[in-house]
Amino acid sequence: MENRSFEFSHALCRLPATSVTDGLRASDHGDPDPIAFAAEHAAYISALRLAGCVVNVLPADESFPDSVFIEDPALVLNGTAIILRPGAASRLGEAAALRPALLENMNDVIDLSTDGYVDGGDILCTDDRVLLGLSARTNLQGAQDLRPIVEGLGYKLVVLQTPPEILHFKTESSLIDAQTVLATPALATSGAFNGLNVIETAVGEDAAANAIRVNADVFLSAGYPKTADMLESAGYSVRILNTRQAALVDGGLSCMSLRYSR
Ligand code: CIR
Repeated sequence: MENRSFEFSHALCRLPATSVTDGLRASDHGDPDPIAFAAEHAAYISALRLAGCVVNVLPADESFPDSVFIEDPALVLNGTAIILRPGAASRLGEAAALRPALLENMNDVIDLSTDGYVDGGDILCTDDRVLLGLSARTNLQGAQDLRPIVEGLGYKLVVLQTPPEILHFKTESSLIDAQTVLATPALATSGAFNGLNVIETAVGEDAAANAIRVNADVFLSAGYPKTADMLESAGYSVRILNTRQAALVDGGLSCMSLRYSR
């Protein structure tokens, strides 16, 4: 079977808005600097291109401070985009704002029709499963309404619980190989990854868990040398990227692109 969970021909990104200074955050460590954020984002896009993706970059959307985190309003499975319903009030409109770009770039577009909520950051996909963590942004109603769409696209939906205090399921986990997840010790031992291999982030390096696998490369945030060494020793090709600005508004590597093949 092809590795549809990490082999991608394309990625869709959105430039960070200068209004990202108003982005949501659980605790305040200062505002991101829009110029530094733009540089960080440009390096991220370059890395996606070096990893073999054609990257389409959408203009910044100033009306949505968090719109650079394009993973949250949509999920792409087999080239079909599902327009989700983000769970933060200030982000709800991002779904409709993204629709024209999805219609232009994806093979097909399906609306998640629900009164509930689902954030893309709560979704981790393997080749045949969609793991969905319930969280403050994703609720049971959203999960139930997502199920027939996911199953119709040939995946099994597994609904789990994102531990409290964690923004998104993928804040603390990522798929780094078809059958291997990188996760924080807390999430690794939660039972969420039954049937998968799990590599735990090094002690004190929980934030390294929001990595992404893109073709041959594992993108890892800068500042987590023990986890980087561990992955390199295990044979992974690790590409280190600075996510300091994104982290000020609780963002990381996975949320700044929608990765897909067409
Ligand atoms: C938010 O709170 O929605 C944004 N400030 C950060 C979103 C990060 N998204 C993600 O990890 N999937």
